[in-house]
Amino acid sequence: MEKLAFPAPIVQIEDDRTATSVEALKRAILDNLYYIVGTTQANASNQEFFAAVAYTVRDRILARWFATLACYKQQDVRVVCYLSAEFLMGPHLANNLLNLDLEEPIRQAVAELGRDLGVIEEQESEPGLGNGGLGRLAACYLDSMATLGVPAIGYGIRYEFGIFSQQIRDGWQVELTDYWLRYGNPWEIRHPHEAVEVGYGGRTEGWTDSTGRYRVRWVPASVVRGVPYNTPIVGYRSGIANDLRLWRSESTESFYFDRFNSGDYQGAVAGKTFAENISKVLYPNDEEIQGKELRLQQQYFFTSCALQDMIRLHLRAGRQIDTFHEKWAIQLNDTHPSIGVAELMRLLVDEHGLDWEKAWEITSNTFSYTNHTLLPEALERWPRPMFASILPRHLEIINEINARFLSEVRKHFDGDEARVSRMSIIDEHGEKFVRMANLACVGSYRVNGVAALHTELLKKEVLRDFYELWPEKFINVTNGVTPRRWLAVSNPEQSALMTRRVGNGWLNNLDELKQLEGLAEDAAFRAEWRRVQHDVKVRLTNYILEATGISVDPSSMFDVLVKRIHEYKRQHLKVLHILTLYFRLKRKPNLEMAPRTFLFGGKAAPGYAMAKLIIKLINSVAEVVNTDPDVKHRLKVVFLPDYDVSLGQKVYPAADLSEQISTAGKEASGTGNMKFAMNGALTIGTLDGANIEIRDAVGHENFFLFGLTADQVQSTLAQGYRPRAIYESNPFLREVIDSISSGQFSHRDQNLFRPLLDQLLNSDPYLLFADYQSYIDCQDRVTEIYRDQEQWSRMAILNAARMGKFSSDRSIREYSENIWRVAAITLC
Ligand code: T68
Repeated sequence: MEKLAFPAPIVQIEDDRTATSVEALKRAILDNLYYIVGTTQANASNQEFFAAVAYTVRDRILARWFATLACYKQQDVRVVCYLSAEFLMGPHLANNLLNLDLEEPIRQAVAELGRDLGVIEEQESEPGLGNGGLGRLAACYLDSMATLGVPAIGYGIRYEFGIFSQQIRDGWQVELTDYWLRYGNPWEIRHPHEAVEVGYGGRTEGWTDSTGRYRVRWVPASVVRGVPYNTPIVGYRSGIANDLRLWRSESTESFYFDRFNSGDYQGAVAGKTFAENISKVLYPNDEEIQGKELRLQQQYFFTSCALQDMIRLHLRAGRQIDTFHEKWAIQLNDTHPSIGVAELMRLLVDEHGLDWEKAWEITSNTFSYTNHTLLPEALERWPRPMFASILPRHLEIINEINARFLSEVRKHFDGDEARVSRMSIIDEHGEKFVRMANLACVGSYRVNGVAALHTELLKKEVLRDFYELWPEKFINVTNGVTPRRWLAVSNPEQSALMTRRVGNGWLNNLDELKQLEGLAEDAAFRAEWRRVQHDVKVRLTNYILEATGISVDPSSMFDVLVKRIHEYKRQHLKVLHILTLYFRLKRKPNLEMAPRTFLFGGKAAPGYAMAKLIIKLINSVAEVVNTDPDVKHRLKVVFLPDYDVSLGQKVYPAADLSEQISTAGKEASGTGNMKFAMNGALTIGTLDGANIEIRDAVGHENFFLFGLTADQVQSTLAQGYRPRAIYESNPFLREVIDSISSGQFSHRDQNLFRPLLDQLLNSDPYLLFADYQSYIDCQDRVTEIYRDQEQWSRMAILNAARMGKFSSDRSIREYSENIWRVAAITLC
């Protein structure tokens, strides 16, 4: 018999996996392709090749990661734990290459192996573990913390299914599940030996310990295992790698084995299913929280995992439990992890035997809470019976916290029982609720809003009672975004231009772009700026054609509105503008009008009918406007499907005009507004959220302002707002509204958009009609200025130059100094 000939291994392993020469990287990629991915260079798909490149990059992160951990340990630092139900990280590869300064050698190594880095990067499926701004903010903050050397761990859930992917069929949104783990995830490392157990349901019982003290213990009805998956987060050329620890729920075999042995197979399987379901899917709602059991189970799951992990690390470092608050600062990203206040009390009192007062001192010096919303319907509350059945011990603890808290309130505000009832953690009216924002305020030593106006409105309205009791707790930290991902990675062309003129110091000190201000008056620079902008727009134009089949003109103005679809964000106000222009052209087909391309993107919560109808309206208007010969391609309307981080990276750099048109007083901050302006788009916006601060920073003359102020919105509503009167008195608005209701955009169907139109005419809670004329007039100014390309470029350059404040590095410095009291370290 002939001897079987094995092909010799084609690669040699690299020495210590830290080398970064092109030759070493090529060997390493081939090595990973062969031994980890299990294929050969000749057979590898681009997807497999991506995995090999990612492993190669990860290998080069690990030494930094361990060095960072050792350094934190040696310096005995206070560590920030950022607890968030969402981390919207976006693809890691390009960002890691930038931060590790590996872009060029990897590009070359990949090229010499016969592939294109751009194509390889496109293979990465992004972990869509978030809905929108809140989840993306967490990701920007991780980037800044690693860049600045703030010791930090991000704690969250490793959802098996992230935010759904969106398809548009017949103009409607259709949701598809997002199985982002299909090809595996090369960035994460599972650490099963650090798994913890999390209980649910059951009952509590009293017992007496050996010192004669009465204690309580929780006897849960079921227990699930939380297994951490770590993803290293590298800082921009800081040598630091922090940890993102996402927890996966699994069943504890031993627990269900009992049932299995006793013949209760169904019960055993049900238990396993229960456990595995907890980290299965991200809730796709970006504002409104309906009291869903699974959602509370998820929140408790990752919060408990995180706290147990911190306590383990604390004790392992040889410390006493009573110094916990000195070494850990926990930031609650909205109320989603606020059950942590009760859980830390339970761990300290029930499990570690501390007395209540000591445990409360620790707890209330550990947590801080960031609020992200002013919409009253978005404040989380859980029906008390449901809460009791899932977390019976926590309800007892919350009752005790509440009793002590309310007696403090009564001391301050003697006799003011209305106030006591508003502030109570338990809403005692009718069906009883646990109010999570109240728990978060009581349990935290700092409470912050995310933009100046937002914080003021929290103090004046949503959290007024808490502000009056504890003014010193309240602080503003205006949001920021990372210029690494949102400028350097997304817009390499503009970044290169800026670096040529002012050096690359802006990458970790965005204020350095101030030096571009002078260049706004330099005609040659402006011409170069426009050339770059045009190239970037061509890139997006090609993408649009591929994704939608619509061809747009890259020399038209790109007027962009991308964000979650929500009535308060007023995508439909943009539609009213488009139709106003459309009817001008219908009346005078030869009217001179600079061509505009209107780009929309964003997902609607699957259960939010009005938001879905707005998507349908946009697509219906697009269908008519884009094909009407009278328009002569001067207006193009495009809905970009499946807006996510990757698509954002393509869209922000190509925008000329950034639409930030929420009803004043509704958008807590916004962060897309910052990404646009950093990339040199001009903003048309209301005095809402961070728009106000952006306008102050870039100069009022470089910002297109329209609409009512937050105060005017309130007084308009208070005075009995009548939108129908505005409709009746404004012929242009009437024409637009009538055209929609006539069925002109719905194949004569007069009912399709009825819910939307009725709402606008009868109540218009987001005041589209009140702001309509001001918006149209402002858009006419935009058009006017756009005709003067020199002037537009001047303004765009000044916008990009003056956005230093909106780097997330600035936000993280403020959190570090004013909230966390942590010092940034440099590597030992
Ligand atoms: C956003 N909130 C704010 N929430 O709307 C935005 N909510 O103004 C702000 O800039 C941003 O947070 C960052 O501060 C959200 O994105 C959610 O996504 C969300 C998800 C689940 C439940 C509630």
